[in-house]
Amino acid sequence: MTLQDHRFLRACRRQSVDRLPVWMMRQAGRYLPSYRAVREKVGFLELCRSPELIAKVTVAPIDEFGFDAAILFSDILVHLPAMGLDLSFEKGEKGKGDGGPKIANPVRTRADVDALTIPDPGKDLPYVRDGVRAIRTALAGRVPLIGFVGGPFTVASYAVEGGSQGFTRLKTMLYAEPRTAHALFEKLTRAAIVQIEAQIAAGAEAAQIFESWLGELDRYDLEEFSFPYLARIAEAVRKAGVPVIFFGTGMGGHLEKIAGLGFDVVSIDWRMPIDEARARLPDVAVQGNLDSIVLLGPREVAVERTRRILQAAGPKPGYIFNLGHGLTPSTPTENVKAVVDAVHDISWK
Ligand code: 1CP
Repeated sequence: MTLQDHRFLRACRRQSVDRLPVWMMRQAGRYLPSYRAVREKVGFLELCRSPELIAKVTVAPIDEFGFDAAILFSDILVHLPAMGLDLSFEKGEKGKGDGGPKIANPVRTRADVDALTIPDPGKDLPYVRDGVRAIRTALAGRVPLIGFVGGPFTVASYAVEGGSQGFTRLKTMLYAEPRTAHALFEKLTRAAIVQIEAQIAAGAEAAQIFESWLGELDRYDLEEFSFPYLARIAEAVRKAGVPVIFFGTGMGGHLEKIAGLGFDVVSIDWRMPIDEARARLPDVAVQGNLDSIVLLGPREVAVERTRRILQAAGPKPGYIFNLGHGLTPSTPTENVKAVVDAVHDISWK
């Protein structure tokens, strides 16, 4: 059996599987003691720039929980310094975990957009390529590796607001300076394409596009400011020969539109029953949709909710179990293990 026959890649292509594949967004992160131990010694960006440490933290949750896919350890903002932005990550608050991004010179004007440069992954981000290679060596063909980039709207929200500070400035730019906004999305799209192509060339077997905050926009703004750019990214990934996965939240009103952009897999958050999502998306695979916060409750409830989703998702090929959004730092590892085991216990064969 080659890696191309692995259940995760088969599910992306809507082929039958021996058992349902499961992985979790943010599966390498602060909820894991082994990750926290690494982060006690190195800063977040330092970690993202070390191929050895990238491989170590990417593979740890595969070893520990038996997930069916690994996801490159990096961030959707790692390339921003190469574009000219002064990026740092605040130290995570005690008990609250994740340290958020900060950009000291946010993009506010047309001149700021014009000054942004498109990164050259080989020159500016060699550690990502070397990280992908190191992960593949460490995985030794056990599970496929997902590469990723941020979608233009989500990356722009950090670049324009200067951090996790809502969307008001960026959305105001769409209405007040639409040409500036388009110029920004154009550059972020080109930056996303060269990065994901480099990750695939280095060995990533699938690609996920994180448009986490796209649910902020109405349909008209999606059609004008997002969909054409996302379609270009999806096409570039498909040309590179690997499945392309869309991730967003709050997108329930636009699922068919997203599927029509050329994605192989569409992620569903927790706000809609999975059977409804699958019925609306007959021609793509679907990924999701357990609420991450369920994992903070009693283990029996987490397992029960998992069973309910598996039941609702049904036996039709083309489903990947995941969370509706990412694992949160205070998630008990026993609950993660219990949910992965519950998914694996159910075979639709
Ligand atoms: O295990 C994995 O999933 C791989 C690693 C990964 C990924 C896919 C990290 C590590 N970041 C990301 C993508 C990412 N980064 C997204 C899209 C996914 C999502 O919606 O959750 C976003 C929005 C970011 C931006 C970002 N970077 C945030 C979110 C801030 C906010 O506005 O809510 C944070 C906290 C970071 C830093 C970061 N990235 C990754 C980790 C483990 C951390 C925590 C930093 C630390 O260790 O101190």
